[in-house]
Parts: sequence; structure tokens; C-alpha cells
Amino acid sequence: MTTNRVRELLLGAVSGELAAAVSLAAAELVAAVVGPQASPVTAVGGTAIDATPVQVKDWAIRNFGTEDKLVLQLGIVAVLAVFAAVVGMAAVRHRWLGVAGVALFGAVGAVAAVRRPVGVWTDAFPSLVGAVAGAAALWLLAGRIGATDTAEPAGPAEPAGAFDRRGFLIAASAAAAFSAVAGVVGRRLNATNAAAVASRNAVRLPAPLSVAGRVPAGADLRIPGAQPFTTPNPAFYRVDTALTVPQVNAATWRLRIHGRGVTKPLEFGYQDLLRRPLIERDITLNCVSNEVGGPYIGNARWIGVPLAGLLREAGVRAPSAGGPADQLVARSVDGITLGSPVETVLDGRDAMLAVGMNGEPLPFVHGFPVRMLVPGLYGYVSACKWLTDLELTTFADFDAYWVRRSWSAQAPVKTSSRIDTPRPFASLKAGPVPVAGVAWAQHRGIDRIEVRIDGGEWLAARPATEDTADTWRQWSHVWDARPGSHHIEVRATDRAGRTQTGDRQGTVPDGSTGWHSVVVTVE
Ligand SMILES: Nc1nc2c(c(=O)[nH]1)N[C@H]1C(S)=C(S)[C@@H](COP(=O)(O)O)O[C@H]1N2
Ligand SMILES: [Mo]
Repeated sequence: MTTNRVRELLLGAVSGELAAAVSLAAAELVAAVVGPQASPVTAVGGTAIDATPVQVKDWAIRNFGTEDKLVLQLGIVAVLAVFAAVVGMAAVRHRWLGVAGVALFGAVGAVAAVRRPVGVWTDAFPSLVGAVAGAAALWLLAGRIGATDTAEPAGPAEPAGAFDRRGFLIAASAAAAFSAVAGVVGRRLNATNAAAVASRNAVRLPAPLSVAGRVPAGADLRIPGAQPFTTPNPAFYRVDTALTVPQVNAATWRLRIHGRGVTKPLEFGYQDLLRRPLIERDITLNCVSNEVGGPYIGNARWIGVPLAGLLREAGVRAPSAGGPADQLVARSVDGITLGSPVETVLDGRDAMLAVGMNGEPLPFVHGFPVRMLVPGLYGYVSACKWLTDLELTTFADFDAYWVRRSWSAQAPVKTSSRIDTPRPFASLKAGPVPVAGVAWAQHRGIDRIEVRIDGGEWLAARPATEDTADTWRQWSHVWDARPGSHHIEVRATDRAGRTQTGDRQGTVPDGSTGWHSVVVTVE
């Protein structure tokens, strides 16, 4: 290749990247008007999340945790960067090919946005406007590089066009400046919805009619290295499919209860909900994607409206009482659906539409303004965040979001336990060592926790005072550690008398099983 050709390809690649940046930035700006869900980055990312096979998703949650979405976004940017470079290089000699490449890119964004669960046709605008802006930028830049375009027959000779260095620099700087400013402004506008933030700031949660009472002093053993009994909101795990956290305006939020067997459909707003008698309860929530020993569990003090009362008011009867619906499908503003058994919701437990979490209105990431909670069920079959619709139907008629992705339709929490201290591979001093952690079997309650060292006898650990059957329970055990490498295991038994199985099972389809263990070295 001649140096001219190399220069051409390099400048072409740069032009492609700049055109992509202009295109994305313009799209972000338009999305700030149309709605953040219409941003092509968000729409393509969301589509990628929904299309990801369950094993890969599970692997990503396990390895990247809450950063899984950041990793996905970086992946999308990397693919885009390669594509943009190729399109830019092609555009130097075939400008229309470049434009076609940008158009294809815009079409992908537009289709992804319109086909999202909550997509409407106007969601195509940001991508389309972005494509036009990107194509114009590429046309201008490629024209300054100075090669032939498709109008001239492609020949073996080097093109004669001259490189307009000054023109290229000016166009490139303008493109870079525009994308930086528009991109930052657009993303920021899309990330914060001022009205939603104001509506949350204005919330004054009424005092609950039925309070939870103080957490028993003995429930929190306060052993260094163990988790606190109540998980502070900023430390509470987060699992959802949302690339940008939905910011819902409580002032315009509505919830509808309708469907099979509903004799009186209900619809109400946030203030209507707050005027109802509220209950306050400690409930431990955990994720079906939690590996044995994993972090996706937290315990909070929630305030909410009893869900059973609302359903009864709507005329809903349990299947065992002849009701025609056995599944309650909760739908969130981002279109995700979660299905819970009607029988469970109505069986007397404290299923609720939660509005408060640890003394404040729900944080946006945890579902403001209203989320559902059903003690004893994994989050994906009960804990719908950003709730907007409750539909009574049957399991036979409807598969919720994760059920279509090979998770079980019904998933009660499995009796489990975890060692929080010592940490895996800790090196310890010989002598008495506190071993501690948590055990949980929401709504059944934890009866016993046992620990064993190096596969020996199971020894009774000391359970902390129980708060309620719906919360996790701390435990501790003083281990007389001798020098060497040791293997510590834990298992729990729930109040139904069932001891946690040692058989290892992965998280799919209905939650992991097996005993958590850590290996430590004692000196
Ligand atoms: N709208 C919506 N609600 C959702 C989810 C989601 O992806 N979207 N994820 C569910 C899952 S899998 C879990 S474990 C819990 C997690 O709640 P948290 O993020 O408040 O801890 O929310 C549930 N509710
Ligand atoms: Mo989950």
C-alpha cells in the first residue's frame, strides 16, 4: 500500500468514529425529548439483555454483579467502534457506501427502540435523526480526505483527489465538539427526570397503622465481618434488566388491577395508595440468581399497603376458594412482567405494595414509587419494581419475562445459609475464632444452624434472636482453630423441619442449592 492509501484509510477510520459519535450524541439529545427509553444505546442494550441466553446472563451477574450492564455497554461500544471504522474507511472512496453504513446503523437503533416491550413508533426518532446527522458528518469528512468517490470508475491507479487538510481538521473538530457537548447534555437529561425527582422529594410517608416494632436487640450479633441485620439502602443489592433506571413521576403514576375474576377493577394513584392503612414489616429479599454463598440478598424495613386487601376489594378469590385466576402478573413501566401465585399472595402473609424502604420513599433503583413484595418468594416471581399494572390470569395462559427465559414459573425461596466470616482463604491465628453468617427460609423461619469443620460432626451454631419468620437470621459459632488448612461448612434447617440439602445445584431454573463452605489457613 502506498502512504497515500494508508493515510486515506486512517483518516477514513477517524471519520467513521466521529460520524458514529455525532450520530449517538444527536440521538441522545432527541431522546431527551422523546423519552430516555428511545435512546439507541439504551434500546439496543435492552434488546441485547433480553436476547442473552440465560446461562450467559447468569454468568454475567455472577462475575460482574451490578456492573453487568456496564460490561454490556462497553461491549456494544467496542462492536460499534469497529463497525464505524470500517464504514469510515469505505466512505473515503465510496461515499454512498458510507452513508448506507450509517443508515443501517440508524435502522438497528430505530427497530430496537420500537420493538422494546414499551416501544411506540415515535421511539424511532432519536435513531433516525442520529443517522441523518452521522451521515452528514461522514459525507463532509470523507469529502475532505480527497479520494475519488463512486462517480469515478474504480481503477488500479491511486485517486488523484487532494487532501484538504485544513477543511478536514475544521470538520473533525466541529464533529468532536458537537458530540462531546450533545452527548454529555443528552445523557444527563436522559438520566435525570426532574419531575420524577421532585415528586420523590415531595413524598411524606404517613405513619404506618401497623408498625413493625423494634428489631430485637439479639437479632444483630454485630460480629465484625458479618453483615448488619438491616441492610442500609445504598448497600442493598440490585438486580434488574434496566439499563437506565426508570424515574417514574409519582404525581402521574397510576396502578390498574384487572383481569380474570376481577369483579370490580381498580385504578388509583400514589396519593390514593398512601391514604390506605399502611403496614410496616421487616422482609428479607433475595435473588434466584444468587449462587451458594452469594451476595444477592438483603433485609429491609418496608412500608406498604397489604396486597391481599386490595385484591379482595377487586373481587379476587384464591383458587382454593374457587377463583378463576391462579397467577398475578405484575407489569412495570419498562414492560417487564413478574408472575406470582394468587394463592400465596392471599394466604395471609404480608404481601404488599411497598412505598417505603428503611425510613425513606423507595429509592429509584429499588422501584419508586411502588414495588411489590411477597415474603417467601424469590424476587423475580414477586418483587416487581416500578409497578404499573396488576393482571389476574393463569399460569397456563401467560409466561412472565423470566419464565420465557427458562426460569421456573413458581419459585419459593429455598432454605439456605451463608458464612460471612471468616472470609474464604483467610489466614487466621490459632485459638478461638468466631464463625458467623446468616440463614434464611422466608415465611417458614429458621430453626437450626449447624457448622462442621473438615467434614466432621455437625455442631449446633448459636442462632441470633429471630426477628420474624420473614427475615433472615444471623448465627455464630466459636471455633477452636488449630494450625493447618481447614474447611468450614454451614447448613440450616427451617421450621418445617427441612434441612438444607448438600446437593449442589446451579441457580437455573429455581435457585441454587448446596452448603456454603470456606477454606481457611490457621497458623
Ligand atoms: N421492573 C422490574 N422489577 C424487578 C426486576 C426487574 O428486572 N425489573 N428484577 C427482579 C429481581 S430478579 C429481583 S431479585 C428483585 C431485586 O430487587 P432489588 O433490585 O430492589 O434488590 O427485583 C425484581 N423486580
Ligand atoms: Mo432476581
